[in-house]
Order: sequence, then C-alpha cells, then structure tokens
Amino acid sequence: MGIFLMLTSYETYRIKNVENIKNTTNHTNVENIKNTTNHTNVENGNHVDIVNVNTVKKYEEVKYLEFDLVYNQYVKKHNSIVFSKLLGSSAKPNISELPKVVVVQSDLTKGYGNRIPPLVCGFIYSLLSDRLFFIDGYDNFSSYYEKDFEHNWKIVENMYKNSSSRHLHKRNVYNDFQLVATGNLSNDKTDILYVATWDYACAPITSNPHYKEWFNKLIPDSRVFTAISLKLIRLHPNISKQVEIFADNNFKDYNIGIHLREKKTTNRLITPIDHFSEVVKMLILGMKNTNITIFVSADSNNGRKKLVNLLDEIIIYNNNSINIVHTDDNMDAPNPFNSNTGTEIGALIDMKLLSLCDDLVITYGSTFGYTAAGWSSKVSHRRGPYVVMPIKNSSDDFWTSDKVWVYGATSNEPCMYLSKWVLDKADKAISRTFKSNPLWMHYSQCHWPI
Ligand SMILES: Nc1nc2c(ncn2[C@@H]2O[C@H](COP(=O)(O)OP(=O)(O)OP(=O)(O)O)[C@@H](O)[C@H]2O)c(=O)[nH]1
Ligand SMILES: [Mg+2]
Repeated sequence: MGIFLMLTSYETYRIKNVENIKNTTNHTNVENIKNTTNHTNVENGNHVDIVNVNTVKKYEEVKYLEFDLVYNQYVKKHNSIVFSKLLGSSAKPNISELPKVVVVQSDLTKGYGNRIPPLVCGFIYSLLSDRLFFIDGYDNFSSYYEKDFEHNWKIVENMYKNSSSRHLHKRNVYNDFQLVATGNLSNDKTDILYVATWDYACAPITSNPHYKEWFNKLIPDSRVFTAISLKLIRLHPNISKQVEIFADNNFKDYNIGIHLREKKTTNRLITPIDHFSEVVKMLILGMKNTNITIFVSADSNNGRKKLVNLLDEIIIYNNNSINIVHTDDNMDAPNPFNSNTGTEIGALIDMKLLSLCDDLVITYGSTFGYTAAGWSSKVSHRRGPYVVMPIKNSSDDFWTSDKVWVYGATSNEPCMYLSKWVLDKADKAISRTFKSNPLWMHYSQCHWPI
C-alpha cells in the first residue's frame, strides 16, 4: 500500500499515493525527525543565531542573497533589541525610548491564503521604516513555522499600552494606500502601525518611488512575496519533513499541481471540475518520454475524488508515465479554528506541495493557490499559475464566445483583491503610481472586487 502514516504532535495525518497503491507502507515517526532536525528555538528568550534549517533543501534554493543578508541582519537586530533592551533590563524603558513597531493583527478565522500575505506585508513595512515587526493573535506560530526571532506581540504589548497607534490597513474598511503607494513610511511618527488585512495589500509599495530602488536591488526579479515568504514563513521541521517525504516519493520530472476550490461560489458562478483536467491535457501536449506527476489538492474529498477520476481518463489515452497523487487530509473534517474544513497542518502541507510543482492550475478567486504559487523559488513560477475561471451555472452560457476559460498569469505574486478598489476609487495620483508597477494588471485581475 502506498500509504504513509504521518504523525505530528498535533494531528494524525495520512498521505496516499493513488497510483502506486501496491507499494509497501512507509511509516514516518516524528520523534526521529525531531532528533535529527536542527531546529532553532527562540521561545526561551535567549539570543539566537540563525540556523538555516532548510529541510526541503532539494527543492528550495536560496536565491535572494542580498535580501537574505538584510533578513539575517534584521533578525540579529530584533533579537538583540527585544531581549536586551525591552525584556532584558530590570529598568523598563520609558515610552520615548521604545522602538517603533509594525504589528500585524492576524485573523486565524481565515484560511492560509488570507493569513500569510499580511505577514509578508507587515514585514516589508517594518524593514522599510526601520520598525520592529510583531504579530498579534498568532500565539502558536512556532507550532507551524520556524521562528528566527521573537515576534509575539503579547510579550511586549504591555510596555506599549500608552503609545500612539493607528491602522495602516483595517480590513476592507480603511487602507492608507496614499502612504503605501506614494509616501515615505519613515515620516509617520506613530509608535504602533497596525496591519489588519486579509489581502496582499502592500503590493503598491513596490511601485512607491521611495522604495523602488530598494526592491530592484534586493529582489531584482520582482518576486517580492517569494523572497520574503521563503525566509519568514518556513515550515516547522516536523511539517516540512512530511512535505519532503511526499515530494521525494511522488514527484517526477515534471509536476503539475492543481488546486480545486469548489466550495466558494459567487452569485451563480461555478468552476467546472472538468476544466481543470482540460488544462492538464494542454500542459502535457507534446511531452513525450517525460515522467509526469499530477498533484491534486481540493477543498472537499468529493471534489478531489471526482478530479482524480477525470485525470485517470487522461492516463488511459496518454503514453506518458503519469502519476496522480494527493495527500489524505480529510476535507470533510471540521477545522476547529475556522469554517474551512480539513486540518491546519494538512492545509500547509498541501499548499507547500503545490508550491513545489513546476506548473500550477488554480481556481480564480481563491487565495490558496496564488499564495502557493508565490511561496516557492521554482523558476518556472516566474510566469505564474494557470487560472481556471468560473462560468455561469447554466448550459447556454457555456458557448458564449467572449468567455475566458483559463488564463496564464504573468507572475507568481499573490493576488491583491483591493487592487480594483485602488484603480477605481483611490485618488488618481495613487492609482497612477500603482500602475507604474509592471505587475499592476496581474495584481488586479486575479480576484473578485470587494
Ligand atoms: N488541505 C487543504 N485545505 C484546503 C484546500 N483548499 C482549501 N483548504 C482549506 O480552506 C482554507 C481556504 O482559505 P484560503 O486559503 O484563504 O483560500 P480561499 O479560497 O481564498 O478561501 P477563503 O479565504 O476562505 O474565502 C485553507 O486555508 C484550508 O484550511 C486544499 O486543497 N487542501
Ligand atoms: Mg482567501
């Protein structure tokens, strides 16, 4: 049986190889992983050297050397200020001595596609404005990710109780795009800048004239989300080990990842499952003698099964060796944190596996696939994922001649659904500056407007 039993300290998790169902069972014991993995722990509050615990080494190459240097310097600075200045001395610093901060207010009721981009945004703001970076509301961060520095807002929050504060982003209610797109962040003297968003709302900062040069120098290929997320959001070794084992056992010469999001419908729109397999057919055209893996992830067991069955038909008519695989996260199980089904760890594993695929076929309007596309250093992701479009749920609409069924995105940067608001409603100077970003069309077309 090609079934791996995956155990973590939190959830029991199984991964199934659909094709090689007759292989021998492979048990992964998390205790062994723990013993052999080099894990950095900053929870003790001690000074920490950054240890590069890159357990998915084979798939993740560090490419942003200049940015990585900046990241490492930041980590050192952050830990030294937090542990010696803020927490270390018995005499508490007075308000005027407190370092200015950016605090991301995490919303764990949302999925990862809405949780990870705000963290990246907050970190960008903190680097650009020389503030310290904290996260509020993600107390179990280190259960899921590596933690190079102590960014739990709770440990310092009390010291800031009399400090000035304001929101740079407050969900869909208020967003200071003037400052983000055109202003100088360092001119803002507020002590605490809160970032509360579900969006990759910082995208316009990359066209801000004050920071263009900074981005060009440190992240010359414009994959800002990739460069930052690969440092800031690295999976906990227990989880990344599961990703690595799955990829080692299943991924071949060319891997297509599919993310099917069926449960999110808008108006009467639906995204037909067979359109995903139609895109796969196009992608494998002319690929003779290539070993191919199709990795399927979906938001329901039923959708995943239906898609696997459709893909099975492709195998019958194709000479290639095609392996169709998926993990076994039970997508019918309720998630204790939010209304999405499936486990938290299962979602992260699916997202990371998608990110390691060579090409992605994802669902329009779902941030899960876009975030997966961005969370990877795969060179092929430069051109971005293929996005399957929804259509009206009626048969006559099917033949409408101007229908876009699928498009190939031009970047693997995540979606910014507030882009449409910036283009439509923000001050013209702001939208003009935003449009000086070559990726403005990409950011703007990948999601329904709010
Ligand atoms: N394991 C797994 N979980 C998934 C998958 N698709 C969706 N989910 C779960 O559903 C959540 C979806 O939220 P997001 O990541 O924000 O994606 P979205 O499609 O934009 O959905 P909403 O933000 O909830 O409207 C994920 O975080 C997972 O918890 C999948 O393919 N695999
Ligand atoms: Mg989302």
